[in-house]
Amino acid sequence: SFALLAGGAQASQSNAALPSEIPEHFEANISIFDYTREEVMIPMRDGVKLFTVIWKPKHLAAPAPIVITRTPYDASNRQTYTGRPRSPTATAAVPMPDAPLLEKGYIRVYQDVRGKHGSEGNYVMTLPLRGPLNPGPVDQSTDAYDTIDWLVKNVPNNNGRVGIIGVSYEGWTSLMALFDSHPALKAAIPMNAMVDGWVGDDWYHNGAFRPFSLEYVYRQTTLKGANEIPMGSRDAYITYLRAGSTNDMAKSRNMDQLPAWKKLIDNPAYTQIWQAQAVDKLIARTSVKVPTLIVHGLFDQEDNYGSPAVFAELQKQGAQNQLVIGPWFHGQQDPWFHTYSGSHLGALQWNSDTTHYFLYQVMLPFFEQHLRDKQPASPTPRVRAFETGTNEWRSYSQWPAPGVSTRKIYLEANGTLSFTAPDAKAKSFDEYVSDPAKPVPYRVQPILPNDSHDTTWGQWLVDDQRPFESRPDVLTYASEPLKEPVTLAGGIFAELHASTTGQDSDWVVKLIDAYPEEVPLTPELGGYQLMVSADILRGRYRESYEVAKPIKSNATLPYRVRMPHANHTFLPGHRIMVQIQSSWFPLYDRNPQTFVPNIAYAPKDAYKKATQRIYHGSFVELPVLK
Ligand code: PG9
Repeated sequence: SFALLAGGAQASQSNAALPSEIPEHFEANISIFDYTREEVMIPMRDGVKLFTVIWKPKHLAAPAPIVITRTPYDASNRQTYTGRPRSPTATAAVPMPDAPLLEKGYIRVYQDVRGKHGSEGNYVMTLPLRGPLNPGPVDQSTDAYDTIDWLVKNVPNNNGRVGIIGVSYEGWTSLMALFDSHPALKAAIPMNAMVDGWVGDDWYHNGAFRPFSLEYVYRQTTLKGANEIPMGSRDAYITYLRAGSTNDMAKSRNMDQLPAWKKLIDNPAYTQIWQAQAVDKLIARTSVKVPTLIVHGLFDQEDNYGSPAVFAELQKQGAQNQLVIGPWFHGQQDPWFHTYSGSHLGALQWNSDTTHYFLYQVMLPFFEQHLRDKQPASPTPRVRAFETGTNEWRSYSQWPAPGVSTRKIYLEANGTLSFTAPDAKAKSFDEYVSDPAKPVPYRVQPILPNDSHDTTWGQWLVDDQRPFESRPDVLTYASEPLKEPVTLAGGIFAELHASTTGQDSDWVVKLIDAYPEEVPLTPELGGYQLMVSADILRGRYRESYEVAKPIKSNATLPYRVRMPHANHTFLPGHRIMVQIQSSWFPLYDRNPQTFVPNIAYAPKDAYKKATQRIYHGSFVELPVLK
């Protein structure tokens, strides 16, 4: 059906003298279209029907493969962002990243997951696989199975092979299709997938809650369609600070009516509800039969944990699984809702269009190989990773890159950072006062809410960190300018030896590339402080993610902070820098710094100032490439 192209007036009630110039029915001339766009309801095994859009080139020289995306974000409306829905040419009509597929005559399918937009059934956010958390007969893996089964049997002229692809939630639905996969599913490209919502994707990072989740859950679960939360200010910092606790904010928007929301904030520790859904753990217990290309963005502001974690398991399962790491914000390589090229991010220029590279050199050849048996011109490396700093693509046989070894860089007196281990007896420290009434903003204010049309949320991870260096509650340590390049290619951990006068505390560690004061070819980067990896640990989980424990006031304790992977070269003349702070607001909710059972419900009087000490000899473990 070409629903979008039909026209015509509704039945006229008018007695006007002249007849309406809008005919009762208008039929567009679809013979000029080189494709068809069909909307179907596909039945699942429990009788629920899922709304599905099928784009198909009209003149297929041979049976064609199918590529599917399963989404909570409106299959019907998909092409209105970066496609031109009324174009008679398929490659122009579809969302931009589908153009290469349509150019090659693929059949492209979008489907609403159960319960969202045009699909029937109940919506459960990131519905767990059948098992302890889902006693029912269906999940996203059975829905993927049933859909693929229907498509290969009912779409004329398909070649019996199906690929699945998607970003984020759709990356997660792509991963779900790998469990008990349909035999026709021959390739999967899960991009920036949500994998573990507690350890480091979307909702929490190492136990610290991310309030933007509140905006997301409101958008997704107050209506079957989408619905923006009323924010009431152009600065999310102000909105959240005035509201009080996370629950105060949510309650003020009536979110206590939303089951998905309650599930998030009422499970603040890493209990079964999180562990039994962590996709990396589930993948480790299954044997994936479908060749899978995992896509990760170095500057993914939403899901920057899961992709390397899943690949760590998949690479044990065979050479057919690959990883590509690009210098991308969340989904930048797949521009279906934005028109941002992959040649830059914020002030950073990459010297080539990395999105074009991904679509034509990575995504398309992977599908061509597995869905059409077209072997790539030369053997494909298992890992392709864009190295920031040098701005070059690198090929590796595994991830972290072979030859990587851990080197500790130590925080020392006078704000210095050094590869030389300090005197073990040193008991010196730096201190700051962390005040929950004045948390460190994660960006320069105003911090636009995600629903504002001009938000630059996607690029915040490359924001210059200089404005925060001068805050009295941010500690900064920097190395001497480097004489030799230092390349990182893997995961990062920090170990802080720290104390607090409170009974709970957050610890934020930011690893930064501090540029020389003058950069000849890009003067705007002179003195720039580029974060290459940064994360937070909620101190109550320092001993166990599963059980929150108060911190003993004034005791010097080790805190191990898991941080995102980096693939970055600190060039000669640059300095390695580390910043430490105890709030990052409102990216993370405020730790009251007194112990309360659930921080989301902290009463106003629980928020107290605390004096924090960071002991010299604390370190960051860097994955240094020889
Ligand atoms: N990061 C978003 C998300 C994924 C999964 C669950 C909830 C949110 C997304 O961009 O889809």
